[in-house]
Amino acid sequence: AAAPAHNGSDLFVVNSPNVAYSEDVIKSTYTYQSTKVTKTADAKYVAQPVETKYDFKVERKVGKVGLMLVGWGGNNGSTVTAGIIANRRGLTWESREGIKKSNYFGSVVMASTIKLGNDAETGEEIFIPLHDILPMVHPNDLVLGGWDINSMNLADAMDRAGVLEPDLKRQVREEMKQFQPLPSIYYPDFIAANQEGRANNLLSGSKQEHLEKIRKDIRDFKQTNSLDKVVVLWTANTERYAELIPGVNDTSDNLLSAIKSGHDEVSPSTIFAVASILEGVPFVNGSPQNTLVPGAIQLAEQHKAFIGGDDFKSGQTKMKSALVDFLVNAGIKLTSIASFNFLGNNDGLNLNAPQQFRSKEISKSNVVDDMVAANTILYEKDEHPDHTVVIKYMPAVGDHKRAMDEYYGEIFMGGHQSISMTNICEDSLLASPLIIDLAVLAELMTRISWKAASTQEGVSTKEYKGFHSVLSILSYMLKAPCTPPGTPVINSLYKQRAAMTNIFRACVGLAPESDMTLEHKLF
Ligand code: NAI
Ligand code: DG6
Repeated sequence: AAAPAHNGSDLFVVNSPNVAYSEDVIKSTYTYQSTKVTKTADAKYVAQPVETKYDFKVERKVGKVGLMLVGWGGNNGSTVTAGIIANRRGLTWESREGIKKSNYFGSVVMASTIKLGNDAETGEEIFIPLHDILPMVHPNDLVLGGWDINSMNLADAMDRAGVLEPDLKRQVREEMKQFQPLPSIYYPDFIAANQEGRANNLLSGSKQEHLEKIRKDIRDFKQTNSLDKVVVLWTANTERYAELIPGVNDTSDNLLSAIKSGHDEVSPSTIFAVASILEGVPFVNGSPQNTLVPGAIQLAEQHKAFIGGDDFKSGQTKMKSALVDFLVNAGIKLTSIASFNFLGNNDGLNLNAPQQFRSKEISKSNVVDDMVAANTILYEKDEHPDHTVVIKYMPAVGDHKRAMDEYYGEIFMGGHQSISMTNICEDSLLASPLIIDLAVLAELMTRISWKAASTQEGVSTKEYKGFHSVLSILSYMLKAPCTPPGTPVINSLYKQRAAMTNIFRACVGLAPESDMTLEHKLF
């Protein structure tokens, strides 16, 4: 059984007239400073500072949180489950390199820090775990469950995945064996034909019946485990894109009717998203397909439910969104990126099929657009570096994915720079901490609300309300961040992290971390 839920850390308090703590909530008043730019007739700019005062409110009680994984018996699902059990029990195990200890490395929430400020006496920088900036669920406390089209229990699934060390698997085996994925939705047309052999744990009936059954599963899970909250996360196979058809998946009403009539273009992942939205539980899509069709986004907005996606950003793409940020902001004209991947796990097998590969190719390819578009000195309007993504199934390497990239660019006076890198690691050991981060942060966002106290234009909102249904704050963990309709996609890793940490700082009335360190420069 999971350890009892707690209310997050009390490592620090903010001493400010703008922040008030009560037993249940933290309230802050925060002045958001932005810059409005207008263009003059002679094509110059006028930049005008704008201030908006927001009130933020964070509920301090985290409660007991459940995480339901779709694709629970897969490499990611079994690895994250075993990892959480191991951490919860503080396990150590023998490896070729000696004794290893459980940890949450790779989780930005659990294993990274943020600067709180400078020591009042010494001026030294003080860092705290990101997890402690606001009350968040501890991953050790998550109650795990989920679905899979394959009936294997989680202990055997963990063996099949071939990711974890034998001595660790031995210690979690009994607990893992108790976990049995719930039957799931299988529409063969959406995943590769080579997955058919796994499909032995299936729901029968119509699409409408599937929707109702998944909703009931969520409710039952919540009730059986006495949970306050549930988060649902898709870590099942990559599906093909669903065709976007007016009248089918363009609006919430049409999508619900399409499910009722059993329309072919409603994917299993969209059914899970709709079920979660209708149950009011956050849903995150960790795979690249267009699960969050316009109708699903509209439905989430109408129900004030939270959704996030798409596609975990683990190794190659995370590197890309950091490196391209560096190159373009250093004034180096990146002209091509060639990305090769070889992997031998079931994800690789599924991606061997053209339509599923295409979903992944799209999410891996669009990750530099905003950084390139921002530099009008290096790039003409609509000019892009060449960008090729290749993924090949190589059974022998199993989960130890090989990602090889060449970045080629133009430097000073017609010179060239080539940067080549190889990233080799267990793919699921990079993805599992992202699952944890997405779940922890999605839950946190259900407890944050805001109102506009005043703006320069005098606009204000009286009642607290939640953030927009589409949680773009999760972008750091996702390759193709889904954003509220009509808002820009930010791919730069640095900006994604800063947005997340600075929003959390605002919730406790702290200024954004500007890195100006004037206190060390002006004396
Ligand atoms: P996997 O193939 O080992 O696991 C997927 C699981 O989903 C399988 O157990 C399969 O039986 C199950 N499944 C398929 N359709 C289902 C459905 N409709 N309902 C319930 N279960 C279903 O794959 P892995 O390595 O765990 O990856 C999962 C997903 O995460 C893939 O889409 C992959 O592309 C994506 N991803 C993985 C990353 C990584 O680093 N491992 C990073 C980015 C994305
Ligand atoms: C091959 O690239 C398989 C994919 O599922 C990736 O392993 C996964 O999407 C992670 O990709 P990245 O680019 O975030 O390392």
